Amino acid sequence: MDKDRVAEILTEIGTLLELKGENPFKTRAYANAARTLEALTEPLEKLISENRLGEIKGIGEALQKKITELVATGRLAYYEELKASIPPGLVEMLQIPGLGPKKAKALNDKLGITTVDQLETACKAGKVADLDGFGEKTQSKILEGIQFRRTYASRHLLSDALALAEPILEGLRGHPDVIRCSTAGSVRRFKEIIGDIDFLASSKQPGHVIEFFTKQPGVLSVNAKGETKASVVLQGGIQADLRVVSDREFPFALAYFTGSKEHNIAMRQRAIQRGLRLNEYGLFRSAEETRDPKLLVPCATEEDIFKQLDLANIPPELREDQGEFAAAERGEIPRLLEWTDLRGSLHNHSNWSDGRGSLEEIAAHMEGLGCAYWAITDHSKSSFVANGLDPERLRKQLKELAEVNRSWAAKGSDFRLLTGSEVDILADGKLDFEDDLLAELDVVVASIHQGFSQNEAEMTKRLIRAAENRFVHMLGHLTGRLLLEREPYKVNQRAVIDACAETGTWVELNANPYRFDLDWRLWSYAKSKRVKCVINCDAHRHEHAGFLRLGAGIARKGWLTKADVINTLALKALMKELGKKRAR
Ligand code: DGT
Ligand code: CA
Ligand code: CA
Ligand code: ZN
Repeated sequence: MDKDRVAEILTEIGTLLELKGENPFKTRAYANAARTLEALTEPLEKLISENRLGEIKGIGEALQKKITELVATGRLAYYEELKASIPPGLVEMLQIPGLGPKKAKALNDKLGITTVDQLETACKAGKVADLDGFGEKTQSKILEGIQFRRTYASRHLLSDALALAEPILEGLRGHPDVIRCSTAGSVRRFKEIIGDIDFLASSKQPGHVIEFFTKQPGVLSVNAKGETKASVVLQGGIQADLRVVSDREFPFALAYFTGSKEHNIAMRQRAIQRGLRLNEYGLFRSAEETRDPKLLVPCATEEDIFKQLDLANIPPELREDQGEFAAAERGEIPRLLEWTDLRGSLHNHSNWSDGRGSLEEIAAHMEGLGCAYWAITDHSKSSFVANGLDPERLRKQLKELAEVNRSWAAKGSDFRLLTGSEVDILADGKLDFEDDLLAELDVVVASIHQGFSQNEAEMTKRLIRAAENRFVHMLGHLTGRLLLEREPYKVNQRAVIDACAETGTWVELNANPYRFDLDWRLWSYAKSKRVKCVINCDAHRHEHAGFLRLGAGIARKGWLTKADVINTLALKALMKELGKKRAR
C-alpha cells in the first residue's frame, strides 16, 4: 500500500473518531500524521524496513504500529472495527457540503439521525433549524446539499472513467477474437462529466468477448450479460456497457453509440434528406427503417459515413450539435490541438507552498517528460492555508530557482523553470503583491481563492480589475468550480473574456479534472474575441503533469487549435509573448 492511500486512511480515521466525539487532540493527531506522510520524500516501505518511522515528527508509537500494519498487510484491524461501529449513513452525510463531523454527530445525538434520507425529512420538518448551532440558514444549506448530491450521484469525472476504461480497452485490443474496439458515448466525446462508460467491439465470436469483458479486473458486479451485450459495475460504482457487433457494422455502431443524441438526430435527418436511412446497423438506400444488407451503402470507417452525407470527418469531441455540421459541410472543421503540441505548463506549485516536489525535483521530472519549460507559480501570502509566499520568501525562491536553471544550463540542457506566482485576487480586485514584485516574475497567474460569496456584479468587476493589471498574464480557474463538488461562483464570464480581449490577458484552461475551467462551452466565444488559451496543470505533484493530456482533450472539445494555445510555443517565442502585455 502506498503512502497516499495510507494517508487517506489516517485522515478517514481522524474523521471517524471525530464522529464518535473523541477528544480533538487524538483526532487531530491522525490528520497531522496524514499530512506528514504526504509530504515524505522517501518511500514508506524504506522507512519501515529501516525502522526509521519513529524519527518522523508527530508519529508516535501507536501510529507507527498502525502505519506498519497497513503497509505490510494492506489492512488495519483498528480501522475496520472503527468503521463498522459507525452507521454508514453518518459517514455519507459528511459528503454534504457544509456538514462536518461535529454537526453530523450532533444530528445523530439529538435527533437520532443515521441516514441522509432521515436528515432530509428532519430538515423539511424544520427540526434541524431548532438545534443549537444550526439555525434556518444551515438547515436550508443542508437541504440544498442533499439535492445537489442526488443530482450528481450517478455522475462521474471523466478522468475517473478514463482511468478505468483505458486498461479494459487495452485488454480488449489484445483479445484474439476482437477485430476492432473503441470507447463510445460521452467518454469518447470527452465530456467532463459522464454517466456511464460505453465500449464497442467487433468480433466473429461475440460470446467470447462478452465473457472476457465481464471477468476484467476491476469489475465489481455483472448487471446484465447477453449474447452481444453486457453491463457491469466497475470500481467507484461506475457502470460500463459493452456491445459486440460484426466488423461490417462496426463504423455505424461506433458513430451511433458515440452520439451525442442531438448529433445523431441531425445525422439521421441528413440521411433522410438524401433518400437514405441511417441507424446503428448501417446506412441504407431506403425510404423506410431497415437493416437489409442488400440495401447497405458500405462504409469501412466513420469517415466514410460522413463522406456519404457530404461532410468532412467530425472528431468525436465536436459531436454535440454545436455547429459541427455547418463547419463540416464547408470543409471548415479546424485541425484541432494535439496534446503533444504542448510544451509545458504555466501554473504549477512546489513545496514552497502547497505542492509536493522541490524545485530541483520538479525540474528533473518535467525535463524527463520532455517539457521545454515549467513555471513555478506558488500561492501568494493571502492563501495562508496553502502556505502562500510573502514577498521575502518569493524573492528567496527566485534565487534558488535561478540556481536550478544554472545547473540545467551547465548540463547543456535548454529546459527552463520559469519564475512566477499564482497571485491572489483580493476581494476588491487588487492583487496580493505589489506591481514591482510582479514585474520581476516570468509568469503571473491571477486567481480567486476566497470571498466566493460576492454577487455576480462584484465578482465580475473583481476579475476584470485583475485583468486590467498589466503584469497579470492570465486569469486562473475563472469560475472556481469543482466538478461534482462545488458550483462555480457567480460571474459574467463573457464580460470577463471581453476585458481579457481588451487588455491582452490570456485565460487559463485549468486541466485539473475537477476544474476544466474555463469550460469548453465558452472557448468558441473566447476565440471569437481572440483571447488566447493557456492549458495549465495547476500541478501539485509530479503525476499532475498528466493533466496536460486531459486539458488538451477539453481544448479540442472547445474547438481550439495549436495556434489558439500559448503553451504550444517554444521557449523563445513564449518569452516574447510574455513580454507583450507589459510593453503595451
Ligand atoms: P452519459 O452516459 O450519460 O454520459 O452520456 P452518453 O452520451 O454516453 O449516453 P448513453 O450512454 O446513454 O448512450 C450512448 C450513446 O448512444 C449516446 O451518446 C447516443 C446513443 N443513444 C442512446 N440512446 C439514444 C436515443 O434514444 N436516440 C439516439 N439518437 N441516440 C441514442
Ligand atoms: Ca455513456
Ligand atoms: Ca451507456
Ligand atoms: Zn489556484
